[in-house]
Amino acid sequence: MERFQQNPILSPADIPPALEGMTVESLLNPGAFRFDGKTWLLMRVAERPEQKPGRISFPVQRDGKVEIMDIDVSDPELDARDPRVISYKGSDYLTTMSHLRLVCSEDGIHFYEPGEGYGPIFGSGEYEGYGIEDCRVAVIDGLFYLTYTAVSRNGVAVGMMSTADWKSFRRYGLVLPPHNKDCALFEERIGGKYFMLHRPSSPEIGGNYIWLAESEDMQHWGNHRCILHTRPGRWDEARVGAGASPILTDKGWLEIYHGADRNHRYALGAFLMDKDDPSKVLARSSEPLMVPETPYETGGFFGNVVFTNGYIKDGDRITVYYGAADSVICGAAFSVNEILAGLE
Ligand code: MAN
Repeated sequence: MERFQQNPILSPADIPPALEGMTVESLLNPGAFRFDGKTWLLMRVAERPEQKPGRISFPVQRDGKVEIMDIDVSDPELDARDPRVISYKGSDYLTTMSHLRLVCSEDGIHFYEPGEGYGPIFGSGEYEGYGIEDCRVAVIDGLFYLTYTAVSRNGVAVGMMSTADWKSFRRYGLVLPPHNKDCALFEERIGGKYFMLHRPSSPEIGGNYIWLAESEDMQHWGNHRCILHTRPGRWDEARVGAGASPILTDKGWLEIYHGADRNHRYALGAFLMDKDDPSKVLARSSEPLMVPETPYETGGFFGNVVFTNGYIKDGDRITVYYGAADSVICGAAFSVNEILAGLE
């Protein structure tokens, strides 16, 4: 694996806020795709109001309008120990609100905003009131499908949209109810059916494992099967979740996933699924492919995180785009054959 020398390739200062009065707190976890002869990223942009001393303020979307919650830090009903989540008067909120933003590039390294007509894409309706995040982009039957995390007071769920031109979108609403995220679609049908990886969370019995589901129409998903567990005492002991669409190789479907340990360190690994029956996991990385190491990965809004949900494949080489420390966007090059050779 080789990190781009130019890392980080995108930082909050590169992107103007989409909403008036907000600042861009972080850029995270982009989906990646080719379109119009260029490489595109669909970034998650997390915004919040300028923070005043002694106060905590954050945006919430209600009935299509953005409202600002503003709380005194000494309020005994406030718990703000996690930089990402706030608990106030028995309800949970996010400290930032995310939307999705497009950037494009000729060389895959230097990205710029494409201009008029392309986004930003905001959450809408009662299941996206705290924003939309971590969007995967899959190309299926010539259309782009977006699967993303939809966050609201009702929980964290998986929403879906499709588009042909990145200017107009069909919104399907939630394809999976809470608590679920990390949904990656297979780009080809298997036995005539569509498949997805997804990650329900179970805090008490069970855990944060990767599941497989199938569908006839891309909207109704069933035959759910749990295919990848966390591994006690290892780098992926606490949570695992799919990255972007599985890569079809001659050995099977290769998936790059993230694993977190009990200290919330996020690293990347891979596993291989049977070509004709992806519920069979044939091999898996015992050691991570990539761990947070550089200063931009270990320090930031939420340090010690490398998280991917987008890549561009060019023969054996894949460029993995990833979010570092929930702050900035980076890239690294991998060889598919080397990943395959390292699986056990
Ligand atoms: C976790 C983190 C946050 C994210 C929420 C909701 O707390 O990944 O960054 O905003 O989940 O998805």
